[in-house]
Amino acid sequence: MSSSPQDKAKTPETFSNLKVKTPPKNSAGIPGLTSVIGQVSKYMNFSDALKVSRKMNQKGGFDCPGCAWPDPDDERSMLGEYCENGMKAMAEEVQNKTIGADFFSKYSVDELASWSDFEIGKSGRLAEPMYLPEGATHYQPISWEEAFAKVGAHLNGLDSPDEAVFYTSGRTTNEAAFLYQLFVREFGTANLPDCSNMCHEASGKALSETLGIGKGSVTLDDLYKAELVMVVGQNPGTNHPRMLSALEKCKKNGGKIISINPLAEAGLARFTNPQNPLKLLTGGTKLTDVHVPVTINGDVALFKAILLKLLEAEEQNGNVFDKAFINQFTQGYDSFITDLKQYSFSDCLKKSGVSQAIFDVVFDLILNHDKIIVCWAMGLTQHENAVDNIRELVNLLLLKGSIGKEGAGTCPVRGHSNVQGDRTVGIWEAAPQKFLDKIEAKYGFTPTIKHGYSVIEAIKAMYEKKAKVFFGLGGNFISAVPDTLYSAQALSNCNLTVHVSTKLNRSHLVTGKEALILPCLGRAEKDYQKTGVQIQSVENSMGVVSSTKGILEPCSNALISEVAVVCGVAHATLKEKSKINWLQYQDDYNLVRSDIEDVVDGFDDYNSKLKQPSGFYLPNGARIRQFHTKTGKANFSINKLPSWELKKDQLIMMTIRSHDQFNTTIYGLNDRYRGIFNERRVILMNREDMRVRNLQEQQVVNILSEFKGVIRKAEQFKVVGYDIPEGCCATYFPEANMLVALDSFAHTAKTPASKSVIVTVQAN
Ligand SMILES: Nc1nc2c(c(=O)[nH]1)N[C@H]1C(S)=C(S)[C@@H](COP(=O)(O)OP(=O)(O)OC[C@H]3O[C@@H](n4cnc5c(=O)[nH]c(N)nc54)[C@H](O)[C@@H]3O)O[C@H]1N2
Ligand SMILES: Nc1nc2c(c(=O)[nH]1)N[C@H]1C(S)=C(S)[C@@H](COP(=O)(O)OP(=O)(O)OC[C@H]3O[C@@H](n4cnc5c(=O)[nH]c(N)nc54)[C@H](O)[C@@H]3O)O[C@H]1N2
Ligand SMILES: [Mo]
Repeated sequence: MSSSPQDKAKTPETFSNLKVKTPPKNSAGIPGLTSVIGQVSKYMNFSDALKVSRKMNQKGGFDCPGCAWPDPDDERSMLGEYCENGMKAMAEEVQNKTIGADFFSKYSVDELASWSDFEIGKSGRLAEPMYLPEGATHYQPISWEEAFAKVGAHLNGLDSPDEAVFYTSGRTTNEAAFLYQLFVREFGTANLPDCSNMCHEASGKALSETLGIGKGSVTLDDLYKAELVMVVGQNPGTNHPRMLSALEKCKKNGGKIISINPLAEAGLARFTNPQNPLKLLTGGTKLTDVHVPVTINGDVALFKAILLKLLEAEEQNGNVFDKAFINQFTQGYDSFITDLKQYSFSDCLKKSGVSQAIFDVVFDLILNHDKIIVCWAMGLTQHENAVDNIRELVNLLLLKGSIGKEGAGTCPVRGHSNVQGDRTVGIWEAAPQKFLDKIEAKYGFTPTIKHGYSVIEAIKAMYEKKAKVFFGLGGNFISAVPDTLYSAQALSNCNLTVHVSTKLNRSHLVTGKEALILPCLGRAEKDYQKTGVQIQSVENSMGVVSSTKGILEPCSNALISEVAVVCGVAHATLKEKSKINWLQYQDDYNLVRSDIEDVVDGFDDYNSKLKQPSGFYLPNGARIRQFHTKTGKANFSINKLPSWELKKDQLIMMTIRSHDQFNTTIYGLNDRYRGIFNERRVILMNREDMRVRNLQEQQVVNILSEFKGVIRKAEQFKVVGYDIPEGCCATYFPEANMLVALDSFAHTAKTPASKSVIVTVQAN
């Protein structure tokens, strides 16, 4: 009997051999280099590794498929503008093994699903299109033509285009993403959920509303020049390691750094730049001036406490707020201050979990500096009150006039390397009317104005059988989404699930009645088309668009580019009904960019500007104090203090990334900076919380979450005593995603609240 979708969706509940050491006090340095060499030598050919390391993130080279941190505009490091985790991302993509018909005839879907995510990922690069017929146990090869025809037949067989869901992960280039959303809109739906829905959606919402642009306002140069950088809910040492070089520059220029995080992440404590051999010997730079161990989801409380004290100082001295800025550029100051005055400082400070002594240091730094940048990531965006978290930090920046001037502003640090670009070019289930009008004017069809499904809504629709075809352009949907068991049912209710992928992942194993795997080229590979090797483009976290061009030969002749997949599917689905000549685009990507130029603001002379070695900046109103909000001003906002409370046995849990993973891709089993080795099924707990529960180090427990009366259970985790605030605990994503309720999400943004899961821990 075959396993259930739920069994296949869960990560195996077995242990690998946990070792715990004291976390290091320094990041990168020699252990970082050793770790890269280990990965590269195990999984890549040496000559490929050398080529890749020379060209990654260089002008005219290719964009690292890791995170979205920007490259310097001017000089790039001689030793390669990459980091340990960027090289690990590369080693995953440029694996020296491939898998195709033989592999899939040997292993059934059930058997593959019993492997760990680490083993699945290390099986090799997908080398040819594969098809799983209804009722079959094994995938079998299929030609590209037949695969496209199958997708087309399923899509055309639906009662309504809204019965299909088109997911995107953030590695997709601008060219492929633009064509994809164009196809989806011409097909007739706006069901375009994307990884951003689970990531920075709350930032986009909060920033559009308050500052008129859903992106950050700063450039790398601003970071170098900031007097104070607050890094909130972010672990750059692991997830954006090149950011540490920027912070190091900021420190050299006299800047101060505050880290607001339940964990004292090693990456932020001290940094040894691997590109500076002298520093490797002398022990690196101290980065964080003060670490603030806020309780999980204590950020609104902490920001309110800061705002209250600033107000008090302003009322006493009158020189704390930037009144000229407030008067000229903002709206809503009076009602914001009236609301703020209702709160008590001591209540807010208590709820934040921060001591008075630490608060005082933080407050002094904020009081005495005006060039402030706030950087943040998932620690702020994955809560029910995520939008409030971000609006509150904007309130702080507005009071200080710390926006739209050198060395100051907002810095939401994006995840996937092109997640920001994908949204810019139209991957959006709720695209603005202006954009849809431009599509209509250019192509002559009327895109639906009805908003499509975001990730959470798409899962519900599939569960309720309102959506019947799932198409994923990249990503690993089942492992990335919340409520794993419910979501597994949702996917398996579909008639067809399709994934355009570079590597095997769990989403290929939790399928609809039929399934397709469409393997595509990776970033590092040459994209040969009729007009020669194509370049593509991406937008980084600071709104710079630059080119990316593969340098290695494709790992298999059967691979085609994402652009070609999208064109093939569109052509096979829309046929002569289409107003667009789909196949022309894959021959020459300049044509795609000309279309983007006509439809998306800010891309004038796209093809020629892309030739500039460092790319070009997209327009950004907030950066120049032009706030394109409804009021035409930067808006203060009123945010409630979140009112959650823990019952006696409960803890609040965050699901975070280890050092050896890229989202659902598991590079290895270590989390070196946290001193955890060879195991992912761990729960980090405060030692006092362990003591009162009578739990020992490495004891095996089950974790139960409770949301609106429904209990969810994840089995087999080992307890690790850790320096984390009392009442808080941490597990890794995706192992603990089954504990995150689908209905627990950020208000208005619908980002799953995967950093505020209320749990209890039971000895096994
Ligand atoms: N190597 C590598 N790089 C990556 C990724 C990867 O998986 N691996 N993923 C990419 C993607 S898509 C993204 S979105 C980013 C993610 O980058 P991060 O957001 O840095 O990733 P997380 O591990 O989710 O870490 C969240 C951090 O927030 C803290 N935190 C959790 N809850 C709270 C809270 O309530 N308040 C505060 N103040 N802090 C909190 C955690 O302790 C942790 O340090 O990284 C990108 N880059
Ligand atoms: N509990 C919990 N859940 C989370 C998070 C969390 O912090 N906690 N974080 C959320 C966040 S921030 C994000 S962004 C999502 C991530 O969600 P996704 O983006 O869906 O997941 P990834 O793991 O990044 O996707 C990896 C897969 O992408 C494919 N791939 C890699 N490169 C390419 C390429 O160039 N082209 C194509 N077509 N495919 C490629 C490979 O097959 C690989 O297996 O997860 C979210 N889920
Ligand atoms: Mo993300």
